[in-house]
Amino acid sequence: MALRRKSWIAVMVAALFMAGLGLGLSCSKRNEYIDMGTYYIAIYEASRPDATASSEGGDSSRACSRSGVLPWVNVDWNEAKAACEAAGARLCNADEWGDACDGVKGSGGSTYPYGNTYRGSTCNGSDAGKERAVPTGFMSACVSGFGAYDMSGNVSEWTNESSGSGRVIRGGSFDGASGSGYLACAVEVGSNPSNSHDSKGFRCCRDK
Ligand SMILES: [Ca+2]
Ligand SMILES: [Ca+2]
Repeated sequence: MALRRKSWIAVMVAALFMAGLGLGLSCSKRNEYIDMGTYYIAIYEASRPDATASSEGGDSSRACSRSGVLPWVNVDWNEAKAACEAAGARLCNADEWGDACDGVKGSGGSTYPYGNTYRGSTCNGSDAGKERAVPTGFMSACVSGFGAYDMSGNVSEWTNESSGSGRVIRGGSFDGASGSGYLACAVEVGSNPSNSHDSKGFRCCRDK
């Protein structure tokens, strides 16, 4: 009986440990960010702490940068900003986001994260035909020279940049117009900060 109780306790401890991992202990690790020299940028589009590959989750406590989970969408600019700040981070400015996508710090870089020639099936734009957000990093070739995933397509991403009375979103999304238009690293689209949509998410940066 004593042995049986011990093994039961061991199972419970293991289960609690696994639950802890699943609930976002990995959410605060530095290695989910890329060291860009003067700042960090998230490797992945932001996700909720309780997101899985099949559910966006519902925990709004902070933004995570994790692979293999659905990104956080239907989020307006203020909510995105708050979610990054709750994770000790912030939204990215234009140059930070652009360089992480184009693979070259400062001026210059590739047109798309994977190169200069548009490939409709590499990232999750409308030409990939998925018509929905896929888990972060699922499009494994959709990675920039710095190692950031889904900078082009999947969900578009709020940044900290102003655009008139709005804020800039970058990267295009799965439901954008067919072709390369919005999927290039340099393209900026202004949006009302109160807008939210199931194809619009965000990505966090962090000071060094
Ligand atoms: Ca650049
Ligand atoms: Ca994206």
